[in-house]
Amino acid sequence: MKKIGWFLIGIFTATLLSAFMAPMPSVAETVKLNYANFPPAPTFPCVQMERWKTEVEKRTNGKVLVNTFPGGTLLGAKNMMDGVIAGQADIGCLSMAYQPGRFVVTNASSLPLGIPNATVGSLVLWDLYQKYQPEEFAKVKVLTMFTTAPTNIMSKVPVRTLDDIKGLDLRASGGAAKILAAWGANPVGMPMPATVEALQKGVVKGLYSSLEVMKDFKFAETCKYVTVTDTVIYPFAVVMNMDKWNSLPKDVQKVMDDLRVEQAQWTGNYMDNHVKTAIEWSKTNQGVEFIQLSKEEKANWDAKLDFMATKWIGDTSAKGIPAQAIVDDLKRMIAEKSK
Ligand code: DTR
Repeated sequence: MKKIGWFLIGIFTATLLSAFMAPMPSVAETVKLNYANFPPAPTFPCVQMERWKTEVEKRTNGKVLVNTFPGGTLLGAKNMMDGVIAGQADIGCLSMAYQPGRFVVTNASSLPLGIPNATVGSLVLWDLYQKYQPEEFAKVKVLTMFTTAPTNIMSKVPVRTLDDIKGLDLRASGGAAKILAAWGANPVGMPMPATVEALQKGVVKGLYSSLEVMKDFKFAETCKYVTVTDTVIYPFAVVMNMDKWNSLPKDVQKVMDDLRVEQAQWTGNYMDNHVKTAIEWSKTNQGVEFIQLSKEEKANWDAKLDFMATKWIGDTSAKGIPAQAIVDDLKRMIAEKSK
């Protein structure tokens, strides 16, 4: 009886000791990261941010804690890159279209080359970045990249022909704005969150973006028409302050590196599915009319964009960037990933 008693005490002590000695992350060891994002929490850049946070916290067994800041509460749309470089946030999510001259290589993904959806777009954008490793990202660690689904016209007035779009004030940025200009519209540049007020005040008559915003920003309440163009995507990047990255333990870095492509694909997939939901909701709950261009009309619209890739190659080669090779690579990657 006595022996059993000592035996049990022994087991109890050993268990207690091993619990203390096990490599549980102590409070001091926990890495806390601030993650800034510019649009409101329910929108897709923030949905992917929460997914990344959850995965990183899970896969590092709580060694990393990510504090997320949606809605521009830590950094805004236009100072995201510089804010992360300066260390105002550890991580930031940015839309490259807001600084088209800064992200020349990756913004080539916004040329009208026929990216069919956000999943293909996101994987193509990642491969493009990996292959060319553009200088503009040298000061940060890139954690992932992704794109929107192709863009469409959402407007308060119906746009059925090129005549209807002539001079129409529509919100767009970057490569997408150039497309609108080629069709004769008047593109008005502003970050997505500013569009809500611009539409309400009548500063713009509509916008040109992927269609999930009809639901997420409730644009379907004011824009009762969608002209289906399925043209270009908007590219995004998630970047981390380089010193912060270098300070992370190797195993944490590995978790984040392993997530780069997976996160791109996850986000593309989420976007593609969410666009379908938003279209259904816009039609059923909001009575939005979806305008399909006739074959001839579509051919006219497409013809207006023919010059764009060639012009971009000319302009960009002049800056010493291998523009022709980039466009050739993009076309090949799009074909491969679309299979
Ligand atoms: N229109 C593009 C991209 C974009 C599409 N959906 C959202 C939602 C929230 C922010 C941006 C976007 C743009 O403004 O960057």
